Amino acid sequence: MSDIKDVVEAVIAGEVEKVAELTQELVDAGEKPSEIIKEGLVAGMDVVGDRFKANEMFVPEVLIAAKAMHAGMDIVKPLLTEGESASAGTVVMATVEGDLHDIGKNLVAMMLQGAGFEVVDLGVDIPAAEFVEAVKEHQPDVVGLSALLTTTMPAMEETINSLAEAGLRDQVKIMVGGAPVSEDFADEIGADGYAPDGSSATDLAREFIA
Ligand code: B12
Repeated sequence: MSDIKDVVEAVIAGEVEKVAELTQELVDAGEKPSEIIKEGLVAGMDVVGDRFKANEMFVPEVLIAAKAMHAGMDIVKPLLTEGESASAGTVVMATVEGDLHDIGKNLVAMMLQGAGFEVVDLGVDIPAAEFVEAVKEHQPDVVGLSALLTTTMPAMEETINSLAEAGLRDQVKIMVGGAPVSEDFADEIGADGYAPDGSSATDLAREFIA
C-alpha cells in the first residue's frame, strides 16, 4: 500500500510515472483528493522550492519536478468536489510588453500551481491593455509581472498605471519579479511586492491572500 509520503519523494525526484501511479493507488485506496494534493503533491513542490532557493536544486530539476506534480494533479483535480476545490486563489501572470523571456515566469507559474493557485498565464510581450482585459475577465487575486530587460522594466509601471486608470488597482495585489527587478523598484512603481524566485513568490501570494 502506497503512502502519501512516497508521493512527496517522487515529486522531489521528478519521477513523473511514479507520481501518477502512486496518486492513482491512493485514489483507489480511498484517500481524499484534497489530502493527496496538500500532503503529497504540494508538499513535494514546497520542498523543491526550498531546495531551489538554497541552490540545492537547479532549473531543469525544478521543471521535471513540476511535470511530476502535474501528472498527479491531472488525476486528482477532476475528483475534487466543489467544496474541497484546491484553489488557493487566482493569479494572472505574464512577461510585460517588449520582453520575450519566459523561463523564470514559467517557473514561478509552476510553483504557484504546485501550491494550489489557479494560474492564468497570458504569455510574453503582453501590453498593459491585455492585462486590464485579463483582470476584468478572470478577476484574479494577484497579478504577477515579469521582466528580464532593463528596457522593459518601465512597462511594469505602465501596466500598474493602466490597471489603476481602469479602476481595477484595488481589486488585485501586484507582484513583480525578474533578474533586474528589486524590492526598491517594486516600491517605486507602486507594486505590492517583489519576490526573487518562485518559492518566495508563492509565499508572497499566500501572504496577499491571507
Ligand atoms: C535565456 C535568455 C534569453 C532567451 C530567452 C528564452 C526564453 N524563452 O525565455 C533569448 C535567447 C530569447 C533571449 C533574448 C534576449 N536577451 Co536574454 N537572456 C537569457 C538569460 C541567459 C537567462 C534568463 C533566464 O531564463 N534565467 C533563468 C530564470 C529561471 O531566471 P529568471 O528569469 O531571473 O527568473 C527567476 C526570478 O527572476 C524570478 N522571477 C522571474 N519572473 C518573475 C515574476 C514574478 C511576478 C516574480 C514574483 C518573480 C519572478 O523567479 C524566477 C525563478 O527563480 C539572461 C541572462 C541571465 N543570467 O539572466 C539573458 C538576458 C536577460 N538577456 C539579455 C538580452 C540583452 C537579450 C536580448 C536583447 C538579446 C538580443 N540582443 O537580442 C534579447 C531580448 C529579446 C526580448 N525582446 O525579450 C540581457 C539583459 C540585459 C539587461 N540588463 O537588460 C541578459 C541579462 C544577458 C546579458 N547579460 O546581457 N535571452
